[in-house]
Amino acid sequence: MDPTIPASYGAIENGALGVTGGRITWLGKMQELPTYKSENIRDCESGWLTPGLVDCHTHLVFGGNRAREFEKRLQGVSYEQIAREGGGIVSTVKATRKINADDLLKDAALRLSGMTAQGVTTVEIKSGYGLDLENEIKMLEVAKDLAREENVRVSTTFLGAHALPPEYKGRADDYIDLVCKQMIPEIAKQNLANAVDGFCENIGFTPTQIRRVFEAAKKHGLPVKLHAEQLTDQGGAILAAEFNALSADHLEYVSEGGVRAMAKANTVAVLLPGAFYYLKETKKPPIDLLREHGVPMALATDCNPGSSPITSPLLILNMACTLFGFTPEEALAGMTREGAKALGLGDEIGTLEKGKNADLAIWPIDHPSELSYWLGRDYRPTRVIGGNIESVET
Ligand code: DI6
Ligand code: FE
Repeated sequence: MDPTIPASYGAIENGALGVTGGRITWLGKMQELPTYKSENIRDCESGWLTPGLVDCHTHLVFGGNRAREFEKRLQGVSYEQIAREGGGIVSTVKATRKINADDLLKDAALRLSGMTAQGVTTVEIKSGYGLDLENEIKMLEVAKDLAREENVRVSTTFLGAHALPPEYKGRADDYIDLVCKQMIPEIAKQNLANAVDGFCENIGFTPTQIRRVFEAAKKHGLPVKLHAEQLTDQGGAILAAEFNALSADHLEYVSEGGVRAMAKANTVAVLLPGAFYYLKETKKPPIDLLREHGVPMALATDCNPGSSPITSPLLILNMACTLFGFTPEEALAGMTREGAKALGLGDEIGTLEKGKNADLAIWPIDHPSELSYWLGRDYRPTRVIGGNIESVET
């Protein structure tokens, strides 16, 4: 490390880390390392060891893609207009209902491999393209299967209140009934989701409808999170905070009142610069205000076929710096420590601390600012999950 740069990032220079039973049991200067059997020691070759990346907001599992819609948008048709004309999320719903679970898994695994190749050890995956019980369950099961196939931790989120399925056109309240009375109870019973999310927006659901979803989630012991204030200010952040949401996500149009409520409720702000970039949004989330109020700021890819077809967490770190004014240190914290909090896993993963899971990424870099700096660089960090070192192809 360049000695002229002060050690920040909470870094330990010439450090060592001990793992027992999948957890971090020792952390400190290499000279102070207790004696370990030499065959159990791994030399990280003067690279940097960080917590494994946590991508805390993705819609990774879906059928088809929306490249044609991308072409339309480039010709000037807006995201909202496409949604109102029956395209957008609903077109992915049609494709997701059609595809079988095996192919759904294959498609998603391909996208996930892009993320794990860049150091992701935990990924959140939302449902929300099935919009009926059978297909929402299909998506959540595929998401859970990915954890087994891809050596990654997966946290699943039920996003039944994502969009109105075509068969409920004009009957949004009836659909919300279905979400609250049938879907949430069944998904809770089968233990398929770690949290419940919704899309509170003029092209999504109203705060009144989302409130009902949150009440049903609460009744079944599931924490909530919310797509809030992405395109307009609906008061979603205030509603989320009222339910002690784990996170409110997007937040381009959040009010100061929303930020205050989030600070009070300890609700994490999940910022998604990929969607901001892709939709050519010009209104930025109020980063200074979030900082001022001490709201934790997480970052995620929001990987989805419409507004953020992105599988690169490192690109998101760069976008957070260039588009939102994050420091590279805040960006790395956003995709590790704060991302873990946004999933309610702050005690388990996200930092290098004694007692936490040994989920790590070992990077061939000279300084962690490089992670936000390069675009498209193929680092292939070695990942460690629960103390298991990934075998690296040579
Ligand atoms: N906001 C998003 O960014 C994604 N969902 C949402 O509510 C986009 C989903 C899509 O366009 O397919
Ligand atoms: Fe999203």
